[in-house]
Amino acid sequence: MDSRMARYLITSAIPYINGIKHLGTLIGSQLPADLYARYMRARGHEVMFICATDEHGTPAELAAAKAGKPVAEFCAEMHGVQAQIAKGFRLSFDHFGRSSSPQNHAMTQYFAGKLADNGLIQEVTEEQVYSKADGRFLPDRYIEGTCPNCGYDRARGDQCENCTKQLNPTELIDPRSAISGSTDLEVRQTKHLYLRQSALKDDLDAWIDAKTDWPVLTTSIAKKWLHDGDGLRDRGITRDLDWGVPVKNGDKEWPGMEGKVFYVWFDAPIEYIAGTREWADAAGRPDADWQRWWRTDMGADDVTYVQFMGKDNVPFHTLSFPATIMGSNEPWKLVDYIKSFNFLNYDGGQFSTSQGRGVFLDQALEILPADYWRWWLLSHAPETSDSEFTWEQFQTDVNKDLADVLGNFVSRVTKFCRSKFGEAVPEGGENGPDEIALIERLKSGLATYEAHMQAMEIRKAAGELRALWVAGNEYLQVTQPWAVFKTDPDRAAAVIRLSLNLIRFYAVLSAPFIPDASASMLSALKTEDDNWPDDLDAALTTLPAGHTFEVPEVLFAKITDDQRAEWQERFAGTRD
Ligand code: B3M
Ligand code: ZN
Repeated sequence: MDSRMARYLITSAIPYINGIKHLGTLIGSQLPADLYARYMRARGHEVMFICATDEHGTPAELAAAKAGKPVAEFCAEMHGVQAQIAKGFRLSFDHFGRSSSPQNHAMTQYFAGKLADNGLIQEVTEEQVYSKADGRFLPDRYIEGTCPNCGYDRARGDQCENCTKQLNPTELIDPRSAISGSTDLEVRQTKHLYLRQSALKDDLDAWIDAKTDWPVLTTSIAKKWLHDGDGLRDRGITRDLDWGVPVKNGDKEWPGMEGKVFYVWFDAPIEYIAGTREWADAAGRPDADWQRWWRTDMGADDVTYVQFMGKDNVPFHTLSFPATIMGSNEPWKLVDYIKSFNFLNYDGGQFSTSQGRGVFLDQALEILPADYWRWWLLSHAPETSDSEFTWEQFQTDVNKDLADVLGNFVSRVTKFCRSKFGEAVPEGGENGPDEIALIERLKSGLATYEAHMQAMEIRKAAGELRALWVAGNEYLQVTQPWAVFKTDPDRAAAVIRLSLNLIRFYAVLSAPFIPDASASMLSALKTEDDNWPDDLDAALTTLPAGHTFEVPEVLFAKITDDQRAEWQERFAGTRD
């Protein structure tokens, strides 16, 4: 294993501000990013783990209007709610920023200015619906009317919710403003900035071709967008909205663009950089401290940058954001590896934020501790295909893996020791063939686990970790300390001494998956030594004879059939 300390910049796709997310969003980016960040820290590397709320765009405006609040106030409040939930799930961000921060305003305007300097911005005049009563241009989804296809009278300008037909606002019959209901609408000309992505097509193509180690899910989506249809069209990066980053060229006004803002997908990925700057500013650190993660002329060339996201976000991270970075012609860090995910479905359908279908993150934490969710979601991460959450599967897996296997090992070993030897690591006896065999097994399992974690093969890593827990239980089955104790207490002592050390070994290895249980295990063992077992033999003798401990509370209570039935029913419908 390379023990040299390296630097890892890790970002998770930044969740929209418009509502509380569900389990599918959590496993699609934030949770696997957290797993990787925790693992890399545990291995002694320097990590910068950034996430934020994505606060601009029409969905934010609509959600604020629905809540009857000014959008800035709504966003500030929802950011607080999301930050609290992130804490509840133990997401270990170094900073959880806001795309509406002054830092992101400045960075976004800065990049737009650079792109303009390099001839990559084009001004385009378009026609758009203007509402005189509202005194503003209306985005497509702010226009309502009757669907020409099915006659539904609340169809939106982008799509009819009833028959799903994609629409143009001008196709609607009797169009009206969704904000005021006014029918006093007209088509007006408006000017927008386009990013000339097509000029960067060859550079992007070559860059992606060189990423031979990327998951197929990531590269296939990128390639499809590059080569099929109109994927890499030049793209409008401004909008006629009030809420967003005002269009400026660096810190200068942009003539003709007054009152307009950048498109949410232009500023959102820039928040990865701005969020790191927020981190530095919040701690009163100098600019060099965030720049060493992002500027290759400031030391970031030895940083490994890994992004986590759902597959729907891949085009923006493989094409649009790299186009912004490359087009700036400045030494900013490009992503080194993109780990993308398929979707998690819910009980035979899809999770849906807009329809309130599934288990939402606040509800999940109300009914069970974070570790239950973390373990199940990570061990079923939708890596190679979509996966499905069902209550039966969840109950079965959690009860088996966490309660019967890991929890049971910890409880048997500590309780047996307390009753026969007292609450201290027993002395006497020595390792024999069973111990040698177990340690061999642990050695190879540890190497496999490390390889999977390094490669972000999350399900495989979870599987190997579970197998290591199982190996401990099998060792107890074979050695039978409770029976052996009657005739050979020294032999039983040797088994229990190793087993108590094995609990510490499990706590350290499992921490990226189940940090709270890991902390309880270490605290029951009265040790703060959470060092990675680089030297396994030494790691398994960390707790010497005489070291005291206490029997922990039940680590994982089983989910009962009654609970399962109750939750199944409670979460069957939708929430509004
Ligand atoms: N907010 C979409 C999403 O949450 C979007 C991601 C932005 S990443 C820069 O799925
Ligand atoms: Zn329709």
